[in-house]
Amino acid sequence: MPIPLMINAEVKAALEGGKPVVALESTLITHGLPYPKNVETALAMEAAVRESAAVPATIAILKGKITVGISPADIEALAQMPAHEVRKCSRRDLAIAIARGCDGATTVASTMIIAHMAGIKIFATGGIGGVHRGQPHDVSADLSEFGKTPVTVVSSGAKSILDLPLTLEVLETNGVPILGYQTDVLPAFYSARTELPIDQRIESAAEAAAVIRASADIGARNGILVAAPVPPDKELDAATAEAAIARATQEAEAAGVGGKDITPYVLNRVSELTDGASMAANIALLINNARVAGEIALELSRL
Ligand code: PSU
Ligand code: MN
Repeated sequence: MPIPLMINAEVKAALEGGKPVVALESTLITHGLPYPKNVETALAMEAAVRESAAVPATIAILKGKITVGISPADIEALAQMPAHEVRKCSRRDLAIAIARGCDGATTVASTMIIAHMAGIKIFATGGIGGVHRGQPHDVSADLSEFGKTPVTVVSSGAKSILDLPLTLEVLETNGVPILGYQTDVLPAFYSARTELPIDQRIESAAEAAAVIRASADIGARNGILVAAPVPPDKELDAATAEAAIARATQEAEAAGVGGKDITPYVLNRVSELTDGASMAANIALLINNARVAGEIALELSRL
């Protein structure tokens, strides 16, 4: 049985010709950013991938069909849908969304799965999921996906609304190398630095591509995290970010927000508490990560 994947013609031609392709996710469109910033950012990420001479493939589930490379009109339609009408699909949701013919937005975990099915090796997002603060058993399915799906994800670390030290421990358990893109420390999503270690600093896209190639050569099944800091002009001061995150996290708990609603709730509340500064940082890092992913995909296609 062939895998039921719809791959758009441009992406298909690029994959068949060994040209660079970058996967992009759709949860940040439906649950991560408000309209119209979500559609503007998704299109700007696609443009940034193209500027790096790679082909973007934004992934979503449209009426139960896994679609690799949705159109700008599909992006606009998803962006306008109320979040509760689009299923936030992690690994566990994929089969359900397909069987029931739902519209679904893909998280980091499910975008990795679909990218791998399509033969795409690089994927850009903002911040991966992780271990939630004060809830050490709320571990994003993103982390276990990294242990079993060989896709490289460019992100600004894990979202700093999470418990970052515990998140690093779970990544280590899953055998996931973290490459710091022009940095020696883990970025903190909205701000550029933490005191937390990464596994290897790299200076260039070519150095990232060399590690990805070596990982494939040894038949490694795990993914790789490339951690790229937020651009300095949009960085949020660490103390401001932390105060807003601490308050938003407490409010989420008091309001009884749980499970997959926590991340969207806290992202939105932090943005309100920082007068939109956190959202500006989030958008800037998303576009930058798309550009970096495009450059890595290009270098990888040359190896
Ligand atoms: N990066 C962003 N905004 C987001 C996300 C990533 O800048 O909204 C999404 C990704 O889809 C990621 C999800 O998989 O947040 C994590 O959700 P959870 O904590 O429920 O696993
Ligand atoms: Mn979670």
